[in-house]
Amino acid sequence: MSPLKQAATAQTAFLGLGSNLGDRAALLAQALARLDGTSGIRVVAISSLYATAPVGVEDQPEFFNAAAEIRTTLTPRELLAACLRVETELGRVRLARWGPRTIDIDILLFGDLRLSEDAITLPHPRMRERAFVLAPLAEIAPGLAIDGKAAAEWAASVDGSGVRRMDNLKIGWPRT
Ligand code: GSY
Repeated sequence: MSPLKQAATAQTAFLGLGSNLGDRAALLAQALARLDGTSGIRVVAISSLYATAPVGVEDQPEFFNAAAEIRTTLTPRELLAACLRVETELGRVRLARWGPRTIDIDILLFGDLRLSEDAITLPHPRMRERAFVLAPLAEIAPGLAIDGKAAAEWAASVDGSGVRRMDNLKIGWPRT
């Protein structure tokens, strides 16, 4: 059956997370804990935190970004709904498309699935040009193939000058 209708077996998916309002590190940790506490989602790897210069609208606070690998039995649409629910629970209000946010959770990759519909495009359409996505993703899955090229190669191909790994600040593991 199509993975759109029923993810009968667990799939590996990768998420990109960002926050630039409130206690950014705590919000990212809470988001991952809530996702891990969701039936059908298990967080298996979490990157370091990265302090990143805002892309798009530049006149807004600095972001903290991270990436996570999950295993999920949800369909992509169910996973998207779970991400949106966690965003809402953590106080995200959608005022401006590219504006500040308490939490943003993007599905970057869902197995090998390619999908293009209104609410969800996979692989994520802008991930290949965003250092704030590629640096944390390449940390947890350097060899992950994205359009025939490894995540680490994609990360090396973009300008990473606005992205700083924070080795002194960790996201706690969700189940601790
Ligand atoms: O698409 C994610 C939201 N976002 C970000 C982000 O997470 N990090 C940085 N550095 N810039 C961003 N611009 C937008 S929109």
